[in-house]
Amino acid sequence: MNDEMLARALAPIYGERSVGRGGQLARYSGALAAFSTRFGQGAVRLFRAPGRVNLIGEHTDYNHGYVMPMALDKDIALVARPRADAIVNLRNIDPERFPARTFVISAEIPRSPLGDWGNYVKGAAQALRQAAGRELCGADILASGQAPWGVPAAAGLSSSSALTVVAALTLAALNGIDLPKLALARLCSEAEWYVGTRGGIMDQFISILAERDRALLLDCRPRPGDLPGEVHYAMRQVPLPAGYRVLVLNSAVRREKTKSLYNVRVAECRIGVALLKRRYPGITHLRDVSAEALGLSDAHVLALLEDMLPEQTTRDDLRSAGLLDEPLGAMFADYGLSDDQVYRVRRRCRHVITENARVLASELALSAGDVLRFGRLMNDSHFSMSRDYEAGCREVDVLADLCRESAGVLGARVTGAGWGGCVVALVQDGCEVGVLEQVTRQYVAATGLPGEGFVCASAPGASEVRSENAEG
Ligand code: NG1
Repeated sequence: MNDEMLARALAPIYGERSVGRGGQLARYSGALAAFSTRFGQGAVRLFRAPGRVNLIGEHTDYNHGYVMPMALDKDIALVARPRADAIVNLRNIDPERFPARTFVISAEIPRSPLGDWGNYVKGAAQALRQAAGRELCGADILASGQAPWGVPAAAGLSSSSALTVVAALTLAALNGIDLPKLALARLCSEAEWYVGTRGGIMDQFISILAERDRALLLDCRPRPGDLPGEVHYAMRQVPLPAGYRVLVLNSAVRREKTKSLYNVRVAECRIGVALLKRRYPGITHLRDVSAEALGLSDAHVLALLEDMLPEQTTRDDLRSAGLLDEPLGAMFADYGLSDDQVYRVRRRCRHVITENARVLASELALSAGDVLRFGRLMNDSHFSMSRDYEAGCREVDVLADLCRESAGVLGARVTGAGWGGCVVALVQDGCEVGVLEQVTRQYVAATGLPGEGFVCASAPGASEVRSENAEG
């Protein structure tokens, strides 16, 4: 592809203005040149998958609840060429931060140490190999995810899922495997368990199913389709409110060392379900605990939690209560939970249950054009994440407070898993640059950490970058 063809392929994805000098064209040309230097000249293919910002609905996905993310125009792009053998040679445009990795695709690929970037590609390759049930060809790959175009790592913007998704998409395409979007999204969600977290489906789904200028209201409960083994998810593309902008501000508190806390939260939710089942046997996930589903008032649902769930419990308590057999049996070992871990079940469940209600209320507010209400729901979601889910941190609270105190901001909340990472804020159009400048300056003064952020531009879901894109 020459520059002109490349520019025409990139414009429908990133918009005309992002493609010009110093923009995406420079980024992709640089990646193509770097690929040729490392692997030699010849035909290649290009793929990309976006990161995301979640507008509302945190830690609800693995509870079969609701989420409302949107894809960012920040993504991970791969230049790839198939190989005759099963080897994957993985290189990065930034080899200092992301050193070269090489592995062979098989149904059981040995894992690199926790946190290694190669694991996301390995997880994708292994899942695809298992799903295909046959040998797959490997690839020479160069990844490009550097600033300002890439997804910032360990910031709660799903750089890991973007890498998993783009790797799966690339290897599927190079092997002639044509997976429908939903099947690819499910495969990628499970592929990411390879790295050791028992994550939900939100990040991979939005990275694949996103539409430009839309958030996705996704119901994370799988439902059987008409054909055997077929699974559906209810979802709706939600237009972003006209006259408002979405800002992302990075606290610069990285959360890569907190992976195990995530699994503790998943476990706490499952313990809550096991206890609530004693009164309501039909409950399989916290999603089933809502005023509507149980025919109770909101106040009665909260009273039910007080009544049925302990403020905290331990594995020994659960053993004494006879709960260590199914369904919780294998969980403690599977999730790598320590024997003396304390589980704060009641408040975790309260967060998930109230957060699900907030996502549904957000959709109603946005369709009614009630952005003030949506802003308040964002704030409530933040407080619930801090107080009940204890997934906050001081710096993120400072950043969200600074946003809320700025003129033109309707609401602000931590986005992603928490324990650091980014704040997402809804801002009146025209105020975004001022808010960004003021809040980052104040944040640096208050914490001594770097202050950075950006105004979000939305992007379509993962795709191959092809010259046919230009013809539509
Ligand atoms: P991030 O912030 O990308 O680590 C994680 C999970 C999501 C979801 C959110 C919390 C993965 C890959 N992602 O996102 O599924 O549970 O936390 O809402 O596990």
